[in-house]
Amino acid sequence: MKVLLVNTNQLKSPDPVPPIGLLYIASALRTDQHECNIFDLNFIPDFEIPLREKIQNFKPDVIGLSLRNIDNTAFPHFQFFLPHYQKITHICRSASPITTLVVGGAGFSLFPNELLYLLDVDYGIVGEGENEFRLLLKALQNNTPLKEKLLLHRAEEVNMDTLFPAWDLVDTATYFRDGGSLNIQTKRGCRYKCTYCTYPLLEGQAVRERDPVKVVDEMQYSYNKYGVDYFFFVDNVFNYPETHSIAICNELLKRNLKVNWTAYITPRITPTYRRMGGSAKELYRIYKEAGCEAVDFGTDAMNQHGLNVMAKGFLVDDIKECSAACKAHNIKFNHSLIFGAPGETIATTEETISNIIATEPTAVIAAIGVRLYPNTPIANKLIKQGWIKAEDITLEPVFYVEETLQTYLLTRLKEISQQYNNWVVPGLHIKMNYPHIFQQLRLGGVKGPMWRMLG
Ligand code: B12
Ligand code: SF4
Repeated sequence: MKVLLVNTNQLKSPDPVPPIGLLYIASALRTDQHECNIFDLNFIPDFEIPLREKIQNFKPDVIGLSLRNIDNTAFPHFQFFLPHYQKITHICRSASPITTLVVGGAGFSLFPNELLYLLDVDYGIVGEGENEFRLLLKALQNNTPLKEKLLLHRAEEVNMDTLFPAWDLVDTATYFRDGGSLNIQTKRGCRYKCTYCTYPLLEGQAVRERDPVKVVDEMQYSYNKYGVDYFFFVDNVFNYPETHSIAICNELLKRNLKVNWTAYITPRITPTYRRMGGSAKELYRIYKEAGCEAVDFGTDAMNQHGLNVMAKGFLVDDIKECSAACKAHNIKFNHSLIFGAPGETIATTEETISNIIATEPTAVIAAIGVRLYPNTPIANKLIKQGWIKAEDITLEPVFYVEETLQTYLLTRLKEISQQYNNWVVPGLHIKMNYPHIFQQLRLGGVKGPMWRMLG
Protein backbone atom coordinates (compact mmCIF):
# COMPACT_ATOMS: atom_id res chain seq x y z
CA MET A 1 0.00 0.00 0.00
CA LYS A 2 1.05 3.60 -0.44
CA VAL A 3 1.27 5.40 2.88
CA LEU A 4 1.84 9.10 3.34
CA LEU A 5 3.00 9.92 6.86
CA VAL A 6 2.60 13.57 7.85
CA ASN A 7 4.63 15.24 10.54
CA THR A 8 2.17 17.95 11.59
CA ASN A 9 4.51 19.57 14.12
CA GLN A 10 5.80 23.03 13.25
CA LEU A 11 6.88 24.15 16.68
CA LYS A 12 10.49 25.29 16.66
CA SER A 13 10.80 26.02 20.37
CA PRO A 14 13.02 25.05 22.08
CA ASP A 15 14.24 23.31 18.92
CA PRO A 16 12.76 21.69 15.81
CA VAL A 17 12.20 18.05 16.74
CA PRO A 18 12.67 15.28 14.17
CA PRO A 19 9.55 13.07 14.03
CA ILE A 20 11.28 9.98 15.35
CA GLY A 21 7.98 8.19 16.15
CA LEU A 22 6.91 8.45 12.50
CA LEU A 23 10.32 7.23 11.40
CA TYR A 24 10.04 4.14 13.59
CA ILE A 25 6.62 3.50 12.11
CA ALA A 26 7.84 4.00 8.54
CA SER A 27 10.58 1.47 9.04
CA ALA A 28 8.08 -1.02 10.54
CA LEU A 29 5.72 -0.54 7.57
CA ARG A 30 8.57 -1.04 5.14
CA THR A 31 9.14 -4.53 6.50
CA ASP A 32 5.71 -5.37 5.00
CA GLN A 33 6.74 -3.78 1.69
CA HIS A 34 4.48 -0.75 2.05
CA GLU A 35 5.69 2.31 0.18
CA CYS A 36 6.13 5.18 2.65
CA ASN A 37 6.65 8.86 2.08
CA ILE A 38 6.92 11.53 4.77
CA PHE A 39 5.53 15.01 4.34
CA ASP A 40 7.26 17.13 6.93
CA LEU A 41 5.51 20.38 7.85
CA ASN A 42 8.54 21.42 9.87
CA PHE A 43 10.14 22.46 6.59
CA ILE A 44 7.02 23.77 4.84
CA PRO A 45 5.58 26.69 6.84
CA ASP A 46 2.92 27.47 4.25
CA PHE A 47 1.73 23.95 3.67
CA GLU A 48 -1.80 24.08 2.26
CA ILE A 49 -1.05 23.93 -1.48
CA PRO A 50 2.08 21.71 -1.21
CA LEU A 51 0.19 19.17 0.93
CA ARG A 52 -2.72 19.09 -1.49
CA GLU A 53 -0.30 18.59 -4.39
CA LYS A 54 1.60 15.88 -2.56
CA ILE A 55 -1.59 13.94 -1.93
CA GLN A 56 -2.80 14.37 -5.51
CA ASN A 57 0.55 13.27 -6.98
CA PHE A 58 1.49 10.45 -4.57
CA LYS A 59 -2.09 9.13 -4.36
CA PRO A 60 -1.71 7.43 -0.96
CA ASP A 61 -4.08 4.65 0.10
CA VAL A 62 -3.60 5.75 3.69
CA ILE A 63 -2.46 8.98 5.33
CA GLY A 64 -1.02 8.77 8.84
CA LEU A 65 -0.96 12.01 10.80
CA SER A 66 1.31 12.32 13.80
CA LEU A 67 -0.05 14.66 16.48
CA ARG A 68 2.71 15.34 18.97
CA ASN A 69 1.84 18.52 20.85
CA ILE A 70 -1.64 19.53 21.94
CA ASP A 71 -0.29 22.71 23.44
CA ASN A 72 3.08 23.99 24.61
CA THR A 73 2.23 23.54 28.33
CA ALA A 74 3.31 27.07 29.16
CA PHE A 75 1.16 28.91 31.69
CA PRO A 76 -0.17 31.58 31.40
CA HIS A 77 0.70 32.28 27.73
CA PHE A 78 0.14 28.94 26.06
CA GLN A 79 -0.26 27.97 22.41
CA PHE A 80 -3.04 25.55 21.44
CA PHE A 81 -2.75 23.42 18.30
CA LEU A 82 -6.23 21.96 17.73
CA PRO A 83 -7.15 24.48 14.96
CA HIS A 84 -3.90 23.56 13.18
CA TYR A 85 -4.84 19.85 13.25
CA GLN A 86 -8.36 20.59 12.05
CA LYS A 87 -6.95 22.51 9.11
CA ILE A 88 -4.64 19.63 8.17
CA THR A 89 -7.32 16.93 8.32
CA HIS A 90 -9.61 19.14 6.28
CA ILE A 91 -6.94 19.55 3.57
CA CYS A 92 -6.27 15.79 3.49
CA ARG A 93 -9.97 14.94 3.25
CA SER A 94 -10.74 17.42 0.55
CA ALA A 95 -7.61 16.55 -1.49
CA SER A 96 -8.57 12.87 -1.54
CA PRO A 97 -11.89 11.88 0.03
CA ILE A 98 -11.29 8.16 -0.60
CA THR A 99 -7.98 7.99 1.31
CA THR A 100 -8.10 6.43 4.78
CA LEU A 101 -7.00 8.90 7.45
CA VAL A 102 -5.27 7.58 10.57
CA VAL A 103 -4.06 9.64 13.51
CA GLY A 104 -1.66 8.81 16.31
CA GLY A 105 1.17 10.30 18.35
CA ALA A 106 1.72 11.36 21.96
CA GLY A 107 -0.70 14.30 21.83
CA PHE A 108 -3.41 12.17 20.28
CA SER A 109 -2.85 9.36 22.81
CA LEU A 110 -3.51 11.73 25.71
CA PHE A 111 -6.94 12.80 24.40
CA PRO A 112 -8.06 10.12 21.93
CA ASN A 113 -11.81 10.37 22.35
CA GLU A 114 -11.95 14.14 22.16
CA LEU A 115 -9.69 14.27 19.12
CA LEU A 116 -11.58 11.55 17.26
CA TYR A 117 -14.71 13.57 17.83
CA LEU A 118 -13.14 16.86 16.75
CA LEU A 119 -11.14 15.63 13.76
CA ASP A 120 -12.60 14.14 10.62
CA VAL A 121 -10.51 10.95 10.49
CA ASP A 122 -11.18 7.23 10.06
CA TYR A 123 -8.97 5.67 12.73
CA GLY A 124 -7.00 6.69 15.77
CA ILE A 125 -4.22 4.58 17.26
CA VAL A 126 -3.42 5.11 20.92
CA GLY A 127 0.16 4.52 22.03
CA GLU A 128 2.95 2.88 20.10
CA GLY A 129 2.11 2.68 16.44
CA GLU A 130 4.57 0.23 14.91
CA ASN A 131 2.55 -2.99 15.24
CA GLU A 132 -0.95 -1.59 15.32
CA PHE A 133 -0.50 0.40 12.11
CA ARG A 134 0.77 -2.72 10.34
CA LEU A 135 -2.29 -4.67 11.50
CA LEU A 136 -4.58 -1.91 10.33
CA LEU A 137 -2.97 -1.86 6.88
CA LYS A 138 -3.29 -5.64 6.66
CA ALA A 139 -6.98 -5.38 7.44
CA LEU A 140 -7.48 -2.64 4.85
CA GLN A 141 -5.52 -4.63 2.28
CA ASN A 142 -7.74 -7.65 2.91
CA ASN A 143 -10.81 -5.50 2.56
CA THR A 144 -11.82 -6.22 6.13
CA PRO A 145 -11.80 -2.72 7.60
CA LEU A 146 -11.86 -2.73 11.38
CA LYS A 147 -15.16 -1.92 13.02
CA GLU A 148 -13.87 0.18 15.85
CA LYS A 149 -12.46 3.61 15.09
CA LEU A 150 -10.24 3.86 18.14
CA LEU A 151 -7.48 1.29 18.23
CA LEU A 152 -5.60 0.85 21.45
CA HIS A 153 -2.04 -0.34 21.32
CA ARG A 154 -3.09 -3.92 21.89
CA ALA A 155 -0.96 -5.74 19.36
CA GLU A 156 1.91 -7.74 20.78
CA GLU A 157 4.64 -5.65 22.44
CA VAL A 158 6.89 -3.82 20.06
CA ASN A 159 10.17 -5.68 19.78
CA MET A 160 12.56 -2.95 20.93
CA ASP A 161 15.46 -4.51 19.07
CA THR A 162 13.80 -4.15 15.69
CA LEU A 163 13.54 -0.37 16.03
CA PHE A 164 15.58 1.67 13.60
CA PRO A 165 14.30 5.05 12.38
CA ALA A 166 13.94 5.56 8.62
CA TRP A 167 16.19 8.64 8.67
CA ASP A 168 16.37 8.60 4.87
CA LEU A 169 12.75 9.83 4.71
CA VAL A 170 13.38 13.24 6.32
CA ASP A 171 16.01 15.93 5.95
CA THR A 172 18.13 14.56 8.77
CA ALA A 173 21.16 16.78 8.09
CA THR A 174 19.06 19.95 8.36
CA TYR A 175 17.36 18.68 11.51
CA PHE A 176 20.75 18.11 13.05
CA ARG A 177 22.02 21.53 11.98
CA ASP A 178 18.92 23.43 13.14
CA GLY A 179 18.12 21.34 16.23
CA GLY A 180 21.69 20.84 17.45
CA SER A 181 21.21 17.11 18.18
CA LEU A 182 19.55 14.00 16.82
CA ASN A 183 17.06 12.06 18.88
CA ILE A 184 17.35 8.43 19.82
CA GLN A 185 15.39 6.17 22.15
CA THR A 186 17.09 3.52 24.28
CA LYS A 187 14.04 2.23 26.14
CA ARG A 188 10.31 2.77 26.66
CA GLY A 189 8.33 3.09 29.86
CA CYS A 190 8.81 4.71 33.25
CA ARG A 191 8.50 2.88 36.53
CA TYR A 192 7.98 5.97 38.64
CA LYS A 193 4.62 7.49 39.47
CA CYS A 194 5.04 11.24 39.76
CA THR A 195 1.54 12.51 40.33
CA TYR A 196 1.16 14.85 37.36
CA CYS A 197 3.08 12.90 34.76
CA THR A 198 1.72 11.40 31.56
CA TYR A 199 4.82 9.49 30.53
CA PRO A 200 3.91 6.22 32.29
CA LEU A 201 0.47 6.52 30.66
CA LEU A 202 2.00 6.97 27.23
CA GLU A 203 4.68 4.33 27.41
CA GLY A 204 3.58 2.11 30.30
CA GLN A 205 5.23 1.46 33.63
CA ALA A 206 7.23 -1.56 32.58
CA VAL A 207 10.63 -0.48 31.36
CA ARG A 208 11.50 -2.13 28.05
CA GLU A 209 15.13 -1.77 27.11
CA ARG A 210 16.81 -1.86 23.73
CA ASP A 211 19.96 -3.86 23.38
CA PRO A 212 22.80 -1.35 24.06
CA VAL A 213 24.67 -2.69 21.03
CA LYS A 214 21.70 -1.84 18.78
CA VAL A 215 21.41 1.60 20.36
CA VAL A 216 25.03 2.36 19.57
CA ASP A 217 24.63 0.82 16.08
CA GLU A 218 21.98 3.47 15.44
CA MET A 219 24.28 6.21 16.77
CA GLN A 220 27.14 4.94 14.66
CA TYR A 221 24.91 4.93 11.56
CA SER A 222 23.86 8.56 12.09
CA TYR A 223 27.45 9.53 12.81
CA ASN A 224 28.78 7.88 9.66
CA LYS A 225 25.95 8.88 7.35
CA TYR A 226 25.05 12.38 8.53
CA GLY A 227 28.00 13.42 10.67
CA VAL A 228 25.81 13.49 13.78
CA ASP A 229 28.01 13.89 16.84
CA TYR A 230 25.43 15.09 19.37
CA PHE A 231 22.49 12.95 20.49
CA PHE A 232 19.38 13.53 22.58
CA PHE A 233 18.26 10.41 24.44
CA VAL A 234 14.50 10.85 24.48
CA ASP A 235 13.87 8.21 27.16
CA ASN A 236 11.60 9.33 29.96
CA VAL A 237 14.41 8.63 32.38
CA PHE A 238 17.78 7.75 30.88
CA ASN A 239 19.36 6.75 34.21
CA TYR A 240 16.82 4.09 35.15
CA PRO A 241 18.07 1.45 35.39
CA GLU A 242 21.57 2.78 35.79
CA THR A 243 23.02 -0.52 34.54
CA HIS A 244 21.38 -0.14 31.12
CA SER A 245 22.65 3.41 30.69
CA ILE A 246 26.12 2.27 31.76
CA ALA A 247 26.03 -0.57 29.22
CA ILE A 248 25.33 2.01 26.50
CA CYS A 249 28.23 4.14 27.75
CA ASN A 250 30.54 1.12 27.73
CA GLU A 251 29.55 0.30 24.17
CA LEU A 252 30.25 3.90 23.11
CA LEU A 253 33.65 3.73 24.79
CA LYS A 254 34.45 0.32 23.32
CA ARG A 255 33.86 1.67 19.82
CA ASN A 256 35.61 4.92 20.63
CA LEU A 257 32.65 6.77 19.11
CA LYS A 258 33.40 10.43 19.73
CA VAL A 259 29.95 11.87 20.30
CA ASN A 260 28.27 14.04 22.89
CA TRP A 261 24.85 13.49 24.34
CA THR A 262 22.20 14.85 26.63
CA ALA A 263 19.29 13.16 28.41
CA TYR A 264 16.44 13.46 30.90
CA ILE A 265 17.71 12.29 34.25
CA THR A 266 16.04 11.70 37.59
CA PRO A 267 18.25 13.10 40.37
CA ARG A 268 18.61 9.98 42.43
CA ILE A 269 20.73 6.86 42.71
CA THR A 270 18.78 3.63 43.07
CA PRO A 271 19.42 1.35 46.06
CA THR A 272 20.30 -1.43 43.58
CA TYR A 273 23.10 0.63 42.09
CA ARG A 274 24.33 1.69 45.52
CA ARG A 275 24.43 -1.98 46.56
CA MET A 276 26.65 -2.61 43.56
CA GLY A 277 29.04 -0.03 44.98
CA GLY A 278 27.76 2.76 42.74
CA SER A 279 27.39 6.43 43.64
CA ALA A 280 26.39 9.61 41.87
CA LYS A 281 30.03 10.57 41.47
CA GLU A 282 30.84 7.26 39.81
CA LEU A 283 27.76 7.28 37.55
CA TYR A 284 28.38 10.78 36.24
CA ARG A 285 32.06 9.98 35.78
CA ILE A 286 31.07 7.15 33.43
CA TYR A 287 28.54 9.38 31.67
CA LYS A 288 31.12 12.11 31.16
CA GLU A 289 33.70 9.69 29.82
CA ALA A 290 31.12 8.40 27.32
CA GLY A 291 30.31 11.87 25.99
CA CYS A 292 27.61 13.21 28.31
CA GLU A 293 27.74 16.96 28.01
CA ALA A 294 24.51 18.11 29.62
CA VAL A 295 21.69 16.58 31.65
CA ASP A 296 18.18 17.78 32.28
CA PHE A 297 17.07 16.91 35.81
CA GLY A 298 13.34 16.33 36.31
CA THR A 299 13.68 17.91 39.74
CA ASP A 300 10.33 19.73 39.96
CA ALA A 301 10.84 21.05 43.51
CA MET A 302 13.65 21.30 45.99
CA ASN A 303 11.76 21.27 49.24
CA GLN A 304 10.69 17.99 50.76
CA HIS A 305 7.00 18.91 50.99
CA GLY A 306 6.82 19.68 47.26
CA LEU A 307 8.73 16.51 46.35
CA ASN A 308 6.35 14.44 48.47
CA VAL A 309 3.25 16.06 47.01
CA MET A 310 4.43 15.23 43.50
CA ALA A 311 5.50 11.72 44.66
CA LYS A 312 8.97 12.23 43.23
CA GLY A 313 10.39 9.53 45.48
CA PHE A 314 13.74 11.27 46.04
CA LEU A 315 15.06 13.64 48.67
CA VAL A 316 16.48 17.14 48.64
CA ASP A 317 19.82 15.52 49.50
CA ASP A 318 19.63 13.34 46.36
CA ILE A 319 19.30 16.46 44.25
CA LYS A 320 22.30 17.97 46.01
CA GLU A 321 24.36 14.82 45.49
CA CYS A 322 23.56 14.50 41.78
CA SER A 323 24.09 18.21 41.11
CA ALA A 324 27.45 18.10 42.90
CA ALA A 325 28.46 15.04 40.86
CA CYS A 326 27.71 16.93 37.65
CA LYS A 327 29.76 19.86 38.84
CA ALA A 328 32.63 17.55 39.78
CA HIS A 329 32.69 16.08 36.27
CA ASN A 330 31.97 19.28 34.43
CA ILE A 331 28.59 18.16 33.09
CA LYS A 332 26.19 21.02 32.44
CA PHE A 333 22.86 20.55 34.20
CA ASN A 334 19.42 22.05 34.13
CA HIS A 335 16.78 21.76 36.84
CA SER A 336 13.26 21.62 35.40
CA LEU A 337 10.89 22.92 38.06
CA ILE A 338 7.16 23.15 38.60
CA PHE A 339 5.97 25.93 40.90
CA GLY A 340 2.50 26.07 42.42
CA ALA A 341 1.73 22.39 43.06
CA PRO A 342 -0.99 21.62 45.62
CA GLY A 343 -0.07 22.67 49.13
CA GLU A 344 2.98 24.72 48.14
CA THR A 345 3.38 27.92 50.13
CA ILE A 346 5.55 31.01 49.90
CA ALA A 347 7.92 29.37 52.37
CA THR A 348 8.29 26.12 50.37
CA THR A 349 8.64 28.10 47.15
CA GLU A 350 11.44 30.17 48.63
CA GLU A 351 13.08 27.00 49.95
CA THR A 352 13.10 25.55 46.44
CA ILE A 353 14.51 28.76 44.99
CA SER A 354 17.37 29.05 47.47
CA ASN A 355 18.23 25.34 47.38
CA ILE A 356 18.28 25.33 43.60
CA ILE A 357 20.51 28.39 43.44
CA ALA A 358 22.87 26.72 45.90
CA THR A 359 23.42 23.80 43.49
CA GLU A 360 24.87 26.32 41.00
CA PRO A 361 23.01 24.92 37.99
CA THR A 362 23.82 25.80 34.42
CA ALA A 363 20.15 26.61 33.88
CA VAL A 364 16.74 26.45 35.51
CA ILE A 365 13.54 26.08 33.50
CA ALA A 366 10.60 27.04 35.66
CA ALA A 367 7.01 26.17 34.88
CA ILE A 368 4.16 27.85 36.68
CA GLY A 369 1.39 25.42 37.54
CA VAL A 370 0.73 21.78 36.87
CA ARG A 371 -0.88 21.04 33.50
CA LEU A 372 -3.65 18.54 34.24
CA TYR A 373 -4.07 15.44 32.08
CA PRO A 374 -6.79 12.79 32.35
CA ASN A 375 -5.98 9.68 34.38
CA THR A 376 -2.99 11.14 36.19
CA PRO A 377 -2.97 10.71 39.99
CA ILE A 378 -3.10 14.47 40.59
CA ALA A 379 -6.09 14.92 38.27
CA ASN A 380 -7.92 12.01 39.91
CA LYS A 381 -7.28 13.50 43.34
CA LEU A 382 -8.46 16.97 42.35
CA ILE A 383 -11.61 15.48 40.83
CA LYS A 384 -12.25 13.56 44.06
CA GLN A 385 -11.77 16.72 46.08
CA GLY A 386 -14.25 18.55 43.87
CA TRP A 387 -11.69 21.07 42.61
CA ILE A 388 -12.51 20.16 39.01
CA LYS A 389 -14.90 17.88 37.11
CA ALA A 390 -13.47 15.04 35.03
CA GLU A 391 -15.14 16.41 31.89
CA ASP A 392 -13.34 19.72 32.36
CA ILE A 393 -9.91 18.14 31.99
CA THR A 394 -9.91 18.28 28.25
CA LEU A 395 -7.78 19.32 25.33
CA GLU A 396 -7.78 22.98 26.16
CA PRO A 397 -5.09 23.19 28.86
CA VAL A 398 -6.10 23.49 32.50
CA PHE A 399 -3.38 24.32 35.00
CA TYR A 400 -3.43 23.85 38.74
CA VAL A 401 -1.67 26.73 40.45
CA GLU A 402 -1.99 26.84 44.22
CA GLU A 403 -4.50 29.63 44.65
CA THR A 404 -2.70 31.62 47.31
CA LEU A 405 0.45 31.63 45.20
CA GLN A 406 -0.73 32.77 41.78
CA THR A 407 0.16 36.44 41.94
CA TYR A 408 3.20 35.80 44.06
CA LEU A 409 4.68 33.34 41.57
CA LEU A 410 4.18 35.58 38.57
CA THR A 411 5.99 38.45 40.27
CA ARG A 412 8.64 36.42 42.04
CA LEU A 413 9.68 34.30 39.06
CA LYS A 414 9.89 37.35 36.86
CA GLU A 415 12.10 38.99 39.47
CA ILE A 416 14.32 35.89 39.85
CA SER A 417 14.78 35.54 36.13
CA GLN A 418 15.83 39.17 35.93
CA GLN A 419 18.28 38.68 38.76
CA TYR A 420 19.69 35.36 37.49
CA ASN A 421 20.55 35.12 33.85
CA ASN A 422 20.22 31.31 33.86
CA TRP A 423 16.56 31.19 34.96
CA VAL A 424 14.04 30.67 32.14
CA VAL A 425 10.28 30.97 32.55
CA PRO A 426 8.63 29.73 29.32
CA GLY A 427 5.09 30.70 30.39
CA LEU A 428 6.15 34.32 30.79
CA HIS A 429 8.09 34.16 27.52
CA ILE A 430 11.22 34.91 29.48
CA LYS A 431 14.42 33.99 27.58
CA MET A 432 12.58 31.50 25.37
CA ASN A 433 11.29 33.55 22.54
CA TYR A 434 14.32 34.38 20.44
CA PRO A 435 13.97 32.04 17.45
CA HIS A 436 16.22 34.18 15.25
CA ILE A 437 19.03 34.30 17.79
CA PHE A 438 18.71 30.54 18.38
CA GLN A 439 18.89 29.94 14.64
CA GLN A 440 22.01 32.06 14.29
CA LEU A 441 23.65 30.15 17.13
CA ARG A 442 22.79 26.83 15.48
CA LEU A 443 24.12 28.00 12.13
CA GLY A 444 27.27 28.97 14.00
CA GLY A 445 27.61 25.33 15.11
CA VAL A 446 26.16 25.44 18.63
CA LYS A 447 24.95 21.95 19.59
CA GLY A 448 23.04 20.39 22.46
CA PRO A 449 20.14 21.88 24.39
CA MET A 450 20.01 25.67 24.11
CA TRP A 451 19.84 26.13 27.91
CA ARG A 452 23.48 25.03 27.91
CA MET A 453 24.36 28.51 26.67
CA LEU A 454 23.09 30.10 29.87
CA GLY A 455 25.88 28.94 32.11
C1 B12 B 1 11.93 13.87 24.54
C2 B12 B 1 10.78 14.85 24.58
C3 B12 B 1 11.05 16.20 24.30
C4 B12 B 1 12.44 16.69 23.86
C5 B12 B 1 12.64 16.30 22.38
C6 B12 B 1 14.10 16.19 22.00
C7 B12 B 1 14.26 15.70 20.61
N1 B12 B 1 15.27 16.20 19.94
O1 B12 B 1 13.53 14.87 20.12
C8 B12 B 1 12.32 18.23 24.07
C9 B12 B 1 12.89 18.62 25.42
C10 B12 B 1 13.00 19.12 23.03
C11 B12 B 1 10.82 18.40 24.09
C12 B12 B 1 10.20 19.61 23.88
C13 B12 B 1 8.85 19.78 23.91
N2 B12 B 1 7.90 18.91 24.33
CO1 B12 B 1 8.29 17.05 24.66
N3 B12 B 1 8.47 15.23 25.02
C14 B12 B 1 9.48 14.41 24.92
C15 B12 B 1 9.05 12.97 25.31
C16 B12 B 1 9.61 12.65 26.67
C17 B12 B 1 9.46 11.87 24.35
C18 B12 B 1 9.14 12.14 22.88
C19 B12 B 1 9.75 11.06 22.02
O2 B12 B 1 10.67 11.30 21.26
N4 B12 B 1 9.26 9.82 22.14
C20 B12 B 1 9.75 8.67 21.39
C21 B12 B 1 8.94 8.42 20.10
C22 B12 B 1 9.39 7.14 19.43
O3 B12 B 1 7.59 8.29 20.46
P1 B12 B 1 6.40 9.11 19.77
O4 B12 B 1 6.93 10.24 19.01
O5 B12 B 1 5.37 9.37 20.77
O6 B12 B 1 5.85 8.08 18.69
C23 B12 B 1 5.20 6.87 19.01
C24 B12 B 1 3.70 6.99 19.26
O7 B12 B 1 3.28 8.25 19.71
C25 B12 B 1 3.06 6.61 17.95
N5 B12 B 1 2.90 7.61 16.91
C26 B12 B 1 3.57 8.75 16.66
N6 B12 B 1 3.13 9.34 15.54
C27 B12 B 1 2.17 8.57 15.03
C28 B12 B 1 1.38 8.70 13.90
C29 B12 B 1 0.45 7.72 13.61
C30 B12 B 1 -0.39 7.86 12.38
C31 B12 B 1 0.29 6.59 14.47
C32 B12 B 1 -0.69 5.56 14.17
C33 B12 B 1 1.05 6.48 15.64
C34 B12 B 1 2.01 7.46 15.90
O8 B12 B 1 3.96 5.61 17.49
C35 B12 B 1 5.31 6.05 17.73
C36 B12 B 1 6.23 4.87 17.84
O9 B12 B 1 5.84 4.00 18.85
C37 B12 B 1 7.47 13.12 25.33
C38 B12 B 1 6.76 12.29 26.40
C39 B12 B 1 6.63 10.86 25.97
N7 B12 B 1 7.06 9.97 26.80
O10 B12 B 1 6.12 10.57 24.90
C40 B12 B 1 7.26 14.62 25.55
C41 B12 B 1 6.05 15.29 24.92
C42 B12 B 1 5.87 14.78 23.51
N8 B12 B 1 6.44 16.70 24.88
C43 B12 B 1 5.44 17.51 25.07
C44 B12 B 1 5.54 18.93 24.99
C45 B12 B 1 4.32 19.71 25.38
C46 B12 B 1 6.73 19.56 24.57
C47 B12 B 1 6.96 21.06 24.40
C48 B12 B 1 5.84 21.86 23.77
C49 B12 B 1 7.31 21.60 25.79
C50 B12 B 1 7.78 23.02 25.87
N9 B12 B 1 6.94 23.86 26.40
O11 B12 B 1 8.87 23.31 25.48
C51 B12 B 1 8.22 21.08 23.51
C52 B12 B 1 7.88 21.07 22.01
C53 B12 B 1 9.09 20.82 21.13
C54 B12 B 1 8.75 20.79 19.67
N10 B12 B 1 9.56 21.46 18.85
O12 B12 B 1 7.78 20.20 19.27
C55 B12 B 1 4.15 16.76 25.39
C56 B12 B 1 3.11 16.77 24.24
C57 B12 B 1 1.69 16.67 24.72
C58 B12 B 1 1.12 18.02 25.00
N11 B12 B 1 0.89 18.40 26.23
O13 B12 B 1 0.90 18.77 24.10
C59 B12 B 1 4.70 15.33 25.75
C60 B12 B 1 3.80 14.16 25.41
C61 B12 B 1 4.98 15.34 27.26
C62 B12 B 1 3.76 15.59 28.10
N12 B12 B 1 3.65 16.74 28.67
O14 B12 B 1 2.91 14.79 28.26
N13 B12 B 1 10.17 17.22 24.33
S1 SF4 C 1 8.34 12.83 35.97
FE1 SF4 C 1 9.94 11.53 35.11
S2 SF4 C 1 10.30 10.00 36.69
FE2 SF4 C 1 8.35 10.94 37.18
S3 SF4 C 1 6.81 9.59 36.22
FE3 SF4 C 1 7.32 11.21 34.77
S4 SF4 C 1 8.92 10.40 33.45
FE4 SF4 C 1 8.78 9.10 35.28
